[in-house]
Amino acid sequence: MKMTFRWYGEDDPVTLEKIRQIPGMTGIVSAIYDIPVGEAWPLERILKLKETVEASGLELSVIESVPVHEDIKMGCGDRDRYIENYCTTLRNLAKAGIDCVCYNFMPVFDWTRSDLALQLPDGSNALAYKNETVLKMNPLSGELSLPGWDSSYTKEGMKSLLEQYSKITEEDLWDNLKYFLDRVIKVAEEVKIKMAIHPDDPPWSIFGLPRIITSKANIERFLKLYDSKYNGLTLCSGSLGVSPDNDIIDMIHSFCDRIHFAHIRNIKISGDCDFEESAHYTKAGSLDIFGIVHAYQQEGFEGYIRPDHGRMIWGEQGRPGYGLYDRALGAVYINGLWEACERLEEMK
Ligand code: DNO
Repeated sequence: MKMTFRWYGEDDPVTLEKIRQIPGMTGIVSAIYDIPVGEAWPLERILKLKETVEASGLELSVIESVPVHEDIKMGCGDRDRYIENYCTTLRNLAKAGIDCVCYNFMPVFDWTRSDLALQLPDGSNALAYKNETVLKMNPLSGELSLPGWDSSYTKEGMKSLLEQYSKITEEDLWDNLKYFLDRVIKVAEEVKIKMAIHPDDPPWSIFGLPRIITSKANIERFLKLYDSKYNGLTLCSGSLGVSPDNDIIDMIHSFCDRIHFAHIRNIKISGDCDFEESAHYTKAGSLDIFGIVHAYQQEGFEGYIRPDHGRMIWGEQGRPGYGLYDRALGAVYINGLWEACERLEEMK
């Protein structure tokens, strides 16, 4: 496995210089953030990002994400042009030596929480999701904005988007995903980029919008839509793991040859459809992080891993979920578990 860390570009307060000092860190996960969703990424911009990352002694490992335009997810409007642009972006990324791209197929909203800084008893704070609060939230009010969300919508734009989605069923979304994969994975195979879909976070419908990358059965269905190693997964333990029906360790063993990117983090299930994000340490939450790392190690996983969201600790302020300290602790913990699994095997 290759240990990586997400970096949000030049204005990320967590600098490349700091990331580089995390023991065992080899790569950066990043993206170009100022190109409107749907437009092709020019090669020069990609090369510039790569140069910046490499100048710090790290490698540019994964692109997270090349976002998918809503017209593609809804199967309408200019989807063919946006798919063509997506393919151009993949070709340009390949020219720059990128071999793994993360994306998601969640309508309108990426990962969603009701609280960006829930105070925890130890004085740290973390992202949290309370179903009751989310049910009362009005997506048009703009009361919550998360780092993963496209913030370019006006209120009117958002309203009309939600209206259009009200006619789209889960089956429509599956059809539109297949239409996208049929065109994009062909190109990914050609240029040898492993596409890695991110599961829906949380793995259930929110604001009445359909969500489909939510469970083992649905992931099996997804993988069959286009049966190729290049049509793969970002297995995010924290996204899928908030649903007690999702057994992450079983998914690792079942899908390992199609997992290209592992997001590892812990969550604490605090009620029915309620959860708090916790430290990566197994005993801090509901997921068996040791078991997860062990499963990847047993499978001989050679893809990319990144610690996922962290809490805000030691007074750090910054982008919710994406501070330095707790994520760095996560990376070191995962590296430690990995080393222990390997060494124990050697000692057998
Ligand atoms: C959250 C992230 C997601 C992820 C996208 C991938 O922290 O894991 O925002 O980047 O869903 O497209």
